[in-house]
Amino acid sequence: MRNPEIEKAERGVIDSYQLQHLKNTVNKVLMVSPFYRERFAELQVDSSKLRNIADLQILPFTTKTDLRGHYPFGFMAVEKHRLSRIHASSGTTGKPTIIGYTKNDINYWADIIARAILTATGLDSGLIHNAYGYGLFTGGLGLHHGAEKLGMTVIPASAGNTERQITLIEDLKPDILCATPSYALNIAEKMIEMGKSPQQTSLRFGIFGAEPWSEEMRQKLEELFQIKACDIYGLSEVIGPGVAVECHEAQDGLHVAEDHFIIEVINPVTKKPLPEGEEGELVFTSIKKEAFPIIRYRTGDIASITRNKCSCGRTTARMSRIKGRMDDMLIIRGVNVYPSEIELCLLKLQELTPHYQLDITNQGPTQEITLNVEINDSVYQKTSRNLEHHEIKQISSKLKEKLKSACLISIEVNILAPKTLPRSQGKTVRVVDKRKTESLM
Ligand code: DLL
Repeated sequence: MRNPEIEKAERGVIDSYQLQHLKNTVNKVLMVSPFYRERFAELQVDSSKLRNIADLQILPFTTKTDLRGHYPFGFMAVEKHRLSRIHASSGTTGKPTIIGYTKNDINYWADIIARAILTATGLDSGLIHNAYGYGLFTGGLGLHHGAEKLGMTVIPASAGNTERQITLIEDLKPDILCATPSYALNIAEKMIEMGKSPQQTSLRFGIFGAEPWSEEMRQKLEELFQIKACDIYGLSEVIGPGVAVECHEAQDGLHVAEDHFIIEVINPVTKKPLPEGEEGELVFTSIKKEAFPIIRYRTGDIASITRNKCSCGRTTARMSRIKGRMDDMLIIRGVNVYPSEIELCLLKLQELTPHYQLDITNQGPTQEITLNVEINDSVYQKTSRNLEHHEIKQISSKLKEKLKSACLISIEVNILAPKTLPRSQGKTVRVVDKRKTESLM
């Protein structure tokens, strides 16, 4: 669970620990995986070529396409009967990626999550309300087993049925809320709508992740619930939640579980490693997994890393917040924009709700985006529910200015009545590509 020998070790100690486990993983995949055997043979590499951790770069990358090509069990490194659980990635198109876990994998994962909860809250007992979805998604069961292993009492609420979530929070008085940030926001909003105060619950901590969210959204959630909110990151292909988590002491970057995973940041175009502090695509290698070991998996997630010691005392690599996925990056008139940058601007305006959606449309040859946001209820009432009211127009202009100076492009703003946009129960959809539907018409 806690592993101070790695969490607080000198970099050299972490490097040699990772190198030893990396070599074991490479030897193992060479024995059991035709895919890696072929790739390694093409590049003429094997574990004897790994003399220090930087030599990781001689190994091939693994991509989502590679995993898709081996659906459903082609990537498993153990016989099917040794699998004790299956999860699947939350792909929106095509077949999902099937991930297998042995008993040992589940055990390690529970350790990783137990440590993540400790890191994010400092608590090793108490009640944890788990509103991540249970099922093929790794969020629900992932957090569940880790919390149990830590010795907590889990409320396996899963996602959805928000009124029941609220009753459970009120009656059972949990210490921690686990959910996607957008669902946590949805819960708070529902409480307010029901005439209840989210500030008066027993909650003290939030462990939020599974989708990009901004520093402004953290502040909003911390204020709404009067909690400390930490970011948890992970992906099914690598294990699920727990690959990295923020510490409650500093809330300054997510500590990577480096005794299980090696992190790299690469330039997604040249595929070359980037120096610390530079933003690029995250790449992970698992060094302990049995059923689904993965070498240099290209995540498509954009962030940077630092290996400077954190003020909490940990020395493990820390990731910045995820700026977004490469697939979510919008290219507007040649400028790259991530939805999280837009979120940051709109949350600065008190008159708006934190809910938003971006529509992509074609205006002639270029791609255009429209930001749909909601006015908050008090301004809506004050302006006699007239979205054409000059006060609302002023708010719209103010937002446009903020967007222009933050993103360097003009973004169309569409102000809507409160509660118009869909509310999320899991990962929220921020970008709606209307070009596809338009071209079908
Ligand atoms: O979302 C695992 C998870 C569950 C993480 C619960 C945290 C909490 P997948 O469904 O495979 O797994 O989706 C993985 O979600 O590649 C990121 O794009 C995104 N993601 C996950 N955590 C964060 C985060 C889970 N903290 C994909 N911030 C990843 C931003 C995140 N994006």
